[in-house]
Amino acid sequence: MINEKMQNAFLDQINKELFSEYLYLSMKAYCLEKNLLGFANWFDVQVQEEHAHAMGMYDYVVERGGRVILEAIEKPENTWENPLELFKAVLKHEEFVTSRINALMDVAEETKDRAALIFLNWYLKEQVEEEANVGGVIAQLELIGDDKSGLFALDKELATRTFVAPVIG
Ligand code: OFO
Repeated sequence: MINEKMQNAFLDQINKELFSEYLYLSMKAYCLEKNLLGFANWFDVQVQEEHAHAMGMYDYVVERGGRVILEAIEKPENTWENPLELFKAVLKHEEFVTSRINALMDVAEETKDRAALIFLNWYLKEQVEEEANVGGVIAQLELIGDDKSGLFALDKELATRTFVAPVIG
């Protein structure tokens, strides 16, 4: 059975993952408004991934005999200066999530919950991938600068991203 401190840390993170889903939905709407349909697709995949992250923790708490209680989700931002600033905001958010996963692992260590620690390893590896992926898009946007044809090409590339349901844990 999961201990209360660990359970509450997971509940807090479920809220953060659902906020991530909400934030990326808001970013998708921004891209749709700007007619950047490939960028919107990239965020759509991100939305589905965040939902899977939240549900992975939700299912884990239940599996360990805990009780899921949901809190309100914060209102996300809805405007960014340009695609580069948008992706810088994504990176900043993912770095925040990484710090939260590390904090969860600290609680798992403190409470000697080794099962939770093993489970959380997947999330930590996922964060490394996410930050690298977002960093790659930022690097491309920096190269593109004000070149509209470069932005168009990147939009086409981001349109090819597809969601693959993750096997968590
Ligand atoms: Fe973006 O990884 Fe979950 O929050």
